[in-house]
Amino acid sequence: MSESTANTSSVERSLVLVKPDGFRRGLTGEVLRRIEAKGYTIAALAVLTPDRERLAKHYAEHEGKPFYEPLLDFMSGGRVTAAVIEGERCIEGFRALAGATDPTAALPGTIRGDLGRDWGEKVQQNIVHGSDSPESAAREIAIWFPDGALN
Ligand code: IDP
Ligand code: MG
Repeated sequence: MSESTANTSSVERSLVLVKPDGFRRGLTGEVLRRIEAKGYTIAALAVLTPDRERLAKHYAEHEGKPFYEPLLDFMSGGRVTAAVIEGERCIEGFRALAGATDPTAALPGTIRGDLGRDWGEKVQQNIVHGSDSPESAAREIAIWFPDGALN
């Protein structure tokens, strides 16, 4: 087994969001079902309508991009489910479950590929967010679960 695919047995946590499109369409349970079916544990769960301040922190890396303002409008426009998931390599694993950012290109079998589509908007509505690295996960978990309610 190559180094890059070796299981280092480190339990990770990742921040997952069911975005407002997924919440509105009643897909929260389906997303959580896929996470649990994969074998990851749900360590924290919250339903909320995020304000722009929280979203600006969460999406700081995208500030200035053409889809940034539409992204904040979209994400602040309804309720989301925020979850912390847990398991060995769950950051990479959930990104694989989610599929490509563009829901049209996302492969069938993935959350975005099975459940998402292009609606002709300035921002891609693609059902879920998942942290992309251990550093992002730690930063994002602190943004969405700031009060240390996480065990
Ligand atoms: P990711 O969610 O797959 O990590 P990011 O590049 O971090 O993708 O972008 C954050 C979110 O911004 C995406 O999930 C999508 O909703 C939106 N987005 C990203 N790139 C584009 C784009 O080129 N056009 C429209 N929306 C985009
Ligand atoms: Mg991202």
